[in-house]
Amino acid sequence: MIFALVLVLSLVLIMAGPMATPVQAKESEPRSGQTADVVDSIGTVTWDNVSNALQQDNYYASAILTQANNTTYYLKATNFGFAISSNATIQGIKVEVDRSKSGDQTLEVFDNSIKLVKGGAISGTDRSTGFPWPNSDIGAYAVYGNSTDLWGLEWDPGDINGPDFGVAISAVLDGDDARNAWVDHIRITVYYTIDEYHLTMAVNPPGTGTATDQTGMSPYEVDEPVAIEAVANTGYWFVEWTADPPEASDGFADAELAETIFTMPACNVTVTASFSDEEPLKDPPEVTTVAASGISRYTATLNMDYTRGDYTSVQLRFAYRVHGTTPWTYGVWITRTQNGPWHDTLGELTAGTEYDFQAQLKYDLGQIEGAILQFETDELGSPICFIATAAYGTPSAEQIDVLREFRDSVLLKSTAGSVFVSLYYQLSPPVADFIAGNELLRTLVREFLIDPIVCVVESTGNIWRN
Ligand SMILES: [Ca+2]
Ligand SMILES: [Ca+2]
Repeated sequence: MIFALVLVLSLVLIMAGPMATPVQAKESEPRSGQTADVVDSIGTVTWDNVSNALQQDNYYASAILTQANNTTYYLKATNFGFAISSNATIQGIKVEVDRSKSGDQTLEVFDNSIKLVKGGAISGTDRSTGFPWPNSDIGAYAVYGNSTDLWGLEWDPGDINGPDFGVAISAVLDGDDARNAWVDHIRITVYYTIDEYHLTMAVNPPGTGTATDQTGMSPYEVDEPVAIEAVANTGYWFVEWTADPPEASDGFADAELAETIFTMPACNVTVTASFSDEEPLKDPPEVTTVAASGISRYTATLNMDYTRGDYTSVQLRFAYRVHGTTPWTYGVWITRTQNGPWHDTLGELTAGTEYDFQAQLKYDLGQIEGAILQFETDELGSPICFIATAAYGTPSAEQIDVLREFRDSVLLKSTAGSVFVSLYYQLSPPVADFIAGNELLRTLVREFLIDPIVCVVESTGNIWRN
C-alpha cells in the first residue's frame, strides 16, 4: 500500500519536474542618483543644495517651509546607473530616503508626494506615507515601495537603466512655525527575475554513446553559452547534434562537431547527439600548385597551398625538371599537421631556363598532385656581352652569339669560368661605355681583340661544344 503510494507520487513528480520554467530572483545593490534637480510642478518652495541629496554624508538638500508657503517643489534624483540584464523582468522598486527636519516638535513635516521618474516624467502611484519626518538626522532611511511594488507602472530593464529613471519627493509643513526640511540621501534598489530554461541531453539511438552538458549548470538564462560533448561508444561514430524544438538548432556553434558550444534559447530544450555504426568518410586532403616566386638566375621558390582534410598529418614535396624534357627531380617528403601554404627554395638552377614544377601530397590513402606550372630563371644579363656589344653596336651580331654560347657552355660550367664571368660583368659596363663612345676604339677592339677570340672560339667549337 505504501509502496504503491510512493510509486504514484514519484510518477507525479517526474511528470511535473523539468517542464516548468524556473526563475531566478535577483536584487540590485542600492544605488544613488548622479543628477539632482528641482521640479516646480508641485508646491511653491524650492530646494537648495540639491546635489547634497546624492550621498549619505549629513550634508543636506534643504527647503524652508512657512505657514504661507508650506509645500516644497519636487526634489528629483535621476541617473542611477543601473545595469540590469535585458532578459530581466522587473518585479519591484524600493526607494529609501534619509530625511529630517528642524524644530523639536513632532508631527510638523510630512511627505507631500513621492513618485518614481520614468523616462524623465514624474508619474505612477504616490507612495507618500503618513509618517512625520524626524526632528534630527538619526541616520535611518524611510522606506517606500518593496520587492513586489511597481508603483503603478510597467517597467522594462531599459527604463531602469536609462539616465531618466529616478524618484521625486515633495514635503509639506503642517504647523504655524517655519521649519527646514532636510534630505541627506535618496537611494533605490530594484528587484527583478530572470527566466531560466532547462537543457536536457539525449542520445539517439539509445546506448550508442553519451551526450554531456560540460557546463553542468542547467537551468540557464537565454543566450547563455553551454559546452556540450558527444562521445561515441566503441563501434559507433558521432554524426550530429539536433535540438528539440528544432528552432533551437541555431544555437549550435557547429552541429557536426562532437565537442561544441550550444547557446540557450528562450525555452526548455533537449539536444540530442546522434551516432551511427557506419564510419564516416573522411574529407580528403587537397593540394594546389601556386606560382613560383623569388625567381633569379639560379634560384626560385616553389609554392603550394594544401589542406589536410580530416587526416591528422600529410606529407608534402615538390617535383621539378627542365621544361618538358629531363626526368623529374623530387624534394624530400616533409610531414605537416596544419593546413596552409608551404614552399621550398631551389638553388643551383641554370640561368635563362624554363622549368616545370608540381606540388605533391601524400596521405594514408595515397598521393595527390597539383597542376604542373612553369617558371623561367633570369637571363644572365642584357646586353649579353657589354664590351663585344659596344664594339659591334648591336647585341645580335653573329660573333656575339658565338661568344654567348661559349660563355654558357664552357665558362659557366667551371668554377674558374664562373668567377671570370662574374668579374667580367662587374668591370665591363664602364669599359663598354668608353668604347661605345669612340669609333676608333670600337674598330680596334673589333678587329684586334674580339674577332681573333671569336675566330679561336669558333674554330675550336668542335672541342668545347662537346
Ligand atoms: Ca544622515
Ligand atoms: Ca547628503
